[in-house]
Amino acid sequence: MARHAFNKILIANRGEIAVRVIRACRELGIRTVAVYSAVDRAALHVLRADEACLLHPESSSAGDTYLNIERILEVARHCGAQAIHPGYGFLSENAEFAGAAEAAGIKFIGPRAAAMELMGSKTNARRAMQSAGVPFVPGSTGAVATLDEARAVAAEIGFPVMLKAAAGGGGKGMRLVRRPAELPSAFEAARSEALRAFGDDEVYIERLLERPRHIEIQVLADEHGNCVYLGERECSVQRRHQKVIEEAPSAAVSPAMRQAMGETAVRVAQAAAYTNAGTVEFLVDAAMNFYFLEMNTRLQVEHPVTELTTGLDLVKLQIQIAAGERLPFSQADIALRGHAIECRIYAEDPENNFLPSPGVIGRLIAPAGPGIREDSGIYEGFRVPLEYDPLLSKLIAYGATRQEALERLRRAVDEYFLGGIRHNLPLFRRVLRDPAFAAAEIDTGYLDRLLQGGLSQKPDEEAELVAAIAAAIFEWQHGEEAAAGSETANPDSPWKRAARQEGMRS
Ligand code: MV4
Repeated sequence: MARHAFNKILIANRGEIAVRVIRACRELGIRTVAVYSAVDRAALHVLRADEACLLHPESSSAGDTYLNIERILEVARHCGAQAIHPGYGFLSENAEFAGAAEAAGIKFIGPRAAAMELMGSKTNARRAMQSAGVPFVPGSTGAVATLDEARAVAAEIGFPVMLKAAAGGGGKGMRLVRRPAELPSAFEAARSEALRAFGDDEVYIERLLERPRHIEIQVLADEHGNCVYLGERECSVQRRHQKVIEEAPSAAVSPAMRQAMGETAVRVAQAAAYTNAGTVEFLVDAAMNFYFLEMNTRLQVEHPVTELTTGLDLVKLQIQIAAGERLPFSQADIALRGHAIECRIYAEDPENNFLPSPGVIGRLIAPAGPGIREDSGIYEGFRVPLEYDPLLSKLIAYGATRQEALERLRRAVDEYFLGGIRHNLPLFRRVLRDPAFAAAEIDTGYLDRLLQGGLSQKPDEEAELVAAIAAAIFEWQHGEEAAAGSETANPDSPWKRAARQEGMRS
């Protein structure tokens, strides 16, 4: 029996992930409380929840709303929510929030604050993992406080090196240093950038891995000491440290490597006394050596590819774990089956340097059919606000093999019609037909290389053919008058003649 089954959960998030959590709650018979900002008044998560509470009367800034710890806890208390699901982003990895929720007697659906704090400091995490015998990228164990120390570490591991912010993660505050002469200025730049971005100037050094793959392992740990791994996700297709396509399993990972990475990830979780869902990130070099990079202490955007290949519902499991239940399976019970690939659909214009493109969603025809899942936060007529992350929805294809998943995803991307705003569907039409992607020849530099010549460098032959035929029909139909823009200027168009011959009204 659960130690404290929940009957009401507050979701401290918005968009598709808030909708995803509401779905899990519905299936578990748990009431949901949405929170929202003024611009999200009519957002899908607000419409789907049982109750909804405005976070701020006029401001829609993230700070005043989805990042407002005091206000969210006030709403939770007021509504009688026994637990809070933070989703991803916003407060999901904020140890202060997790601690404040616990102190208020509200269960935070995620790890304990101490585990989040440990993983929040990349240097502390590296030290803990070193003690636990987990392989990590060679470099400084802790912080490098002085230039002399940086020089000594770099000399030992060899150039090129990476300077990274201890409080960073996800690529923020990184500096690549190719030669010893570049070290002094890079060291100062990294420290001041870290201070500005995170209020903490601590930096550390790693050897540079060339063209690494980013592969991560999903783990689940209950509050009774049980921990399992759920296979890997290949997340190398990124742009500016933002993932664009993720898949499970990775075409590069053998069963033996999966087991080794999985067991390592479980050791990472256990070394941190980790509970609930978490992800251990690894960099993998060309020789298929894997190195611990960091641990994400939240549910991730790309969790659906793991759900599809394991048959598990990660959000339900998160809630059950937070309620004190034991994991309902052991490692031996977990079987991976098939292949899943996810595209992140963003309101940004790939033809215009990926500029965010907020605005009202016009005609929306979402794909469906065999093997297709769409986790969406939008609907026709919804205004995508410019205040937050521009993720609109996630399109996920499942198939028995990578080939089938890829074919289904291509088909679904072509079915998808999204009017009114700019979006990155054209990017997927390109990537999913790229021979290198089809052959899974991907690393963290793959997308930048593909985009170097611009998206439209390789024209879509089918689209060009359709356009040419449409233009020819138009010309045939309207002749010279078409240029004058007058439909009635040609009372005897071939279409009208044809229609009259068929006995139709013209
Ligand atoms: C690295 C690296 C190469 N060598 N560290 C970027 C995100 C952050 N989590 C770590 N990152 C990297 N760290 C060493 N020692 C290359 C990257 C990297 C990267 C990593 C994962 C996914 C995409 C990436 C894109 C560029 C660089």
